[in-house]
Amino acid sequence: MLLVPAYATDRDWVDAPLTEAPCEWAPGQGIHLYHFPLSLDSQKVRQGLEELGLQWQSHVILLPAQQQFAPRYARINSRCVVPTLVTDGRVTTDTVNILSHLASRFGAQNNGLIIPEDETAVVNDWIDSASSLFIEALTYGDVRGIKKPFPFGNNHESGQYHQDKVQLLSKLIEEYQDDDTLRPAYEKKRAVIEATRAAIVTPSQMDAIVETTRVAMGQLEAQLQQGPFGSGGWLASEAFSLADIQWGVVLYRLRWLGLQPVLWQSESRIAAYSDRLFARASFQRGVVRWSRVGRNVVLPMLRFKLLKAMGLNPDA
Ligand SMILES: N[C@@H](CCC(=O)N[C@@H](CS)C(=O)NCC(=O)O)C(=O)O
Repeated sequence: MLLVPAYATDRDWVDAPLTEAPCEWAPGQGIHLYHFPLSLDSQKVRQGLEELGLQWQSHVILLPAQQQFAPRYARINSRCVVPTLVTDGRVTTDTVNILSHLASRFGAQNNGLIIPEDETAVVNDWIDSASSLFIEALTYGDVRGIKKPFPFGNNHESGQYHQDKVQLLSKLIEEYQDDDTLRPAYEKKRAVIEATRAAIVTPSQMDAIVETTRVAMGQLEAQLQQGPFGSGGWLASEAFSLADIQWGVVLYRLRWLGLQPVLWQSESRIAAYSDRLFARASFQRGVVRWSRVGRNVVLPMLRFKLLKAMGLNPDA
């Protein structure tokens, strides 16, 4: 039974995060981010890059077109997820790891995301609590009493998106059975997707996930009342930290999914905190601007389909 994302557990079914790992498949110069405009973890890393004022080159991986499984990308990030950071040809994976890497490498020189040493532990606790929420299940699964917005409103279809991925991965496992990098990557990925799908389609698991999230929201509300936020600071420090990036993006997603009424009060510290987070310039640039679906998702998907129809390989 999976009640937290597979990537937040210690199980050996996901590859460990990479930090600045040399990779012959990755672009050589500068900062590159492989991401999807609407992906939660991509939103977090883009906000981190903006917060640090870094110039970066965008490589969109279209999740609706399953480009995360394309061999070319899977050789860079064997987890077959976004985001992936590449700095001068070196690969860093796992959102929590990418953000802490960016903060430690560029924070001091760019004067951002720096917190006093004695606040590290509490900031890390709040990073962990946000990153272990099972937002994928809340996004795709049925939540009792909630009608989700398009394209998530279709309860009888819950599980289908993940089932399609399982099928594609089974084909890829077959196709790359002699490739010692891709075959294990695809096998691990299929196991993760199968477990995620099982959680999404099982009402008792969804109930437990909603309940765990509600408890986390109660703890968040209490911290916002008792901690630095009450006196003009942020969640875990007087300074804006990686914990605020994690929670801002989570709150934005939960609100967009229409889950606020089951998770927190509309008149609350969480609501005031959300307003302040969403107004921040780095949030507007890294999250809100990328959320325009027409320009950032529909058009690239049309281009993808057109290239495919013309017999060209859109993943190349
Ligand atoms: N937190 C993990 C997981 C990231 C993750 O689950 N990314 C999602 C988008 S937010 C993804 O790529 N999903 C596509 C898939 O799993 O097929 C990491 O950063 O490596």
